[in-house]
Parts: sequence; C-alpha cells; structure tokens
Amino acid sequence: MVSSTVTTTHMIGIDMPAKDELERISISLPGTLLQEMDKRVVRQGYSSRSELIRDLIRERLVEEKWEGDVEQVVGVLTICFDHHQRGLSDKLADLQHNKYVNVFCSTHIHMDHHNCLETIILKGRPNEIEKLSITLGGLKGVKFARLTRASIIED
Ligand code: NI
Repeated sequence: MVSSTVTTTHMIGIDMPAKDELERISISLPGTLLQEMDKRVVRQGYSSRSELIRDLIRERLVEEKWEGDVEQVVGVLTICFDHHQRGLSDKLADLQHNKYVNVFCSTHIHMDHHNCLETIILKGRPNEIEKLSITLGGLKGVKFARLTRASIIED
C-alpha cells in the first residue's frame, strides 16, 4: 500500500471551499489502484490524474441524480432500426409524444438501404426517461438501443 500524508487545509464538512476555487488535496491509494488509474490517464488521453479524478467524480454525481429520481435530467437515446419494419416509424413517433418526457429533438439518418439511426434528446424524470427508452428499444424492428445519461453538473 502506497500512502501519503493528507495536507488539505480544509477539514471536510467544517470549512467548505469556495465554489470556483481549486483546492489541492492528497489521497492515499493502494499501488495497484494507482497503476490502474495511471493506465486510464494515458489510455483516455487525460492531461493529469486530477482531470481523471474530477471526471470520475462528475460521472458518479450524474449517476446519483439518475438513481435519485428527484431532479430532471437529460438523456440521449440512440437507436438503430429496420427501415422496412411495418408501422415502426409511426410507433416511434407516437411514443415520443409522451406527456412525462420532453423530446427536445431527434436526428434521423439513413445508414443504408435497410437501416436507420436516430438520436433522440430527452428531458424528464429519470424513471420516465428509462421507461420510454426501454419501450422504444423493445419495439419490433429496433436492433440497437443505448441511453446516454447526462445532467447539469455544478463544476
Ligand atoms: Ni431512415
């Protein structure tokens, strides 16, 4: 185990840093975890360990918003479907006229003679977005569906 001394000037929960201020902290990590982290820094093109850790924390904050199902969030649903599936385009459009989920916009491209790709930007409560995405993804003729979960993050 590799350890280092904690030198933070703020005691967590007692002296909160200003919102826009960058604070320097030290953390202790087992060597294996540090190696894994450094591999990610290189592989994912991060400029520093700090940048990776900031992104991991933000990712977790977004996940918590989705799990909490309290705040409105934004998601991007990507679907690929069979252009020749009878009635599918109408069903996809009908379902997007959902009273609980706002569809901001969608982009449709014709990938080839048979296949279409659509990205749909959705806003609403997490559970409602998940439900709609599962319904759209489960329609006959939809071959691929993936929801990207996003939300506003205070820096
Ligand atoms: Ni098409």
